[in-house]
Amino acid sequence: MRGIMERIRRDYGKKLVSLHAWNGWIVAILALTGLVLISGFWRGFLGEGRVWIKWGHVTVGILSILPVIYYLFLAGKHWKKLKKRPWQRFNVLVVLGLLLGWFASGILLWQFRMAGPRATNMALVLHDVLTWIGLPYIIYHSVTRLKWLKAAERRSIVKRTDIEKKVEGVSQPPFYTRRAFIRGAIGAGLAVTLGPSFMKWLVYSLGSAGGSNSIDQLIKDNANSLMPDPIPLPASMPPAGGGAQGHFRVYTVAPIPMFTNKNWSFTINGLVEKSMKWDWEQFVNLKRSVQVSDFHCVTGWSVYKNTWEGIPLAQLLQLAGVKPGAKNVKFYSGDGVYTDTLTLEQASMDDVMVAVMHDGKPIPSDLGGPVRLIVPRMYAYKSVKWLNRIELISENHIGYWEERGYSNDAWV
Ligand SMILES: Nc1nc2c(c(=O)[nH]1)N[C@H]1C(S)=C(S)[C@@H](COP(=O)(O)O)O[C@H]1N2
Ligand SMILES: [Mo]
Repeated sequence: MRGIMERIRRDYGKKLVSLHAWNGWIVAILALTGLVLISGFWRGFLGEGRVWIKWGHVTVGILSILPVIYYLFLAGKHWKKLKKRPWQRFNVLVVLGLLLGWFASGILLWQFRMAGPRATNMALVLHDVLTWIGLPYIIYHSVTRLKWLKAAERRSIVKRTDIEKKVEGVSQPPFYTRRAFIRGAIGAGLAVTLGPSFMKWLVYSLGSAGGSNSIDQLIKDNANSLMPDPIPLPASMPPAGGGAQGHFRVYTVAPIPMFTNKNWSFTINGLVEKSMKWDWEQFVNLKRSVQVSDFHCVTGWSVYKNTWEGIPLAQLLQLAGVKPGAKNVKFYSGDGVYTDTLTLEQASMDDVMVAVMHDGKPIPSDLGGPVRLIVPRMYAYKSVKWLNRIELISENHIGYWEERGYSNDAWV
């Protein structure tokens, strides 16, 4: 009888230990893939790989609920056992909270279409905050845990009874040094990957909490030097939308291009009656209009009430005259890498805009200036930055991210 009880207890301990190990690996994988996904550096570097990593992250994230559920079966017993260890109880609650929070917000981010932008925005904030609080905590936990694992081992060697020794086998392999090494390596890896992103996030959130708008900074850092500045229409200055709400995350898959009057031009060609090419001075003289619209990225963030000023795409197409054989409109970025496409029908929506100004100011280079496309009713991967060429084509074209796994259907 005693033997059976002992065995159950021992198995229960073993279960907890292996559960802990599984959980550790899952969190490590999610942390590394997650950090790669939010880091701008990897964005251009990985291309299609990024979409695979996203799928890996989502899949492992969904599976991460399994050890939690399994733990809940053991939780009653574990909880009682931790009666005199409030710190460990606290730790259990923190880890469960983190895992459930990450899981719930992750599901929303994954199902962004069903969730809609507002819920997805909140999920992203929660996912981020949990990450920047949770990861340092978990790293700290695994480092300190090492010490008391060793201490516990020493204790159990002292306390172990003869029977237990017989059942368990006497010799314990000295694997803690290897484990320590692996843990240390993971910890160091995370710290190196984490540090810069964490600081960036901190500065960014402190900045926005302090009321200073990060767009102001982007405008200050504008690397373009095109003269003259476009003169905003009255609806743009002050911005009809009252000023954008939210923050753009600066995304690029290639080095951010810089433009001057000398190296910038805008072209429409392909299946058009009249190919056109403008230099900057001509381009700022084209008739512009103003729209207020929301901007949604599939990764979960949005910027609301942007006041964009620019030339409606339909107006440009009319100037060039679309030939009957044309079916699609292909957009080229001045970064030389990024392209995307709309059908002629989509391109004729009245709010598709070749934008020159945002909230009454020239679009800074980081946000795709001097000229970017805006397709408010679709996810922002359609909104090609540094737009400098439009081509009318008869065949299909697959855009940069669509080629790498994003949906052709970009409707918000
Ligand atoms: N040339 C270019 N255009 C681009 C991208 C890019 O990487 N390169 N990213 C797209 C995506 S996925 C989004 S969400 C928006 C981001 O715009 P922002 O960097 O101004 O926030 O630009 C879109 N247009
Ligand atoms: Mo995006």
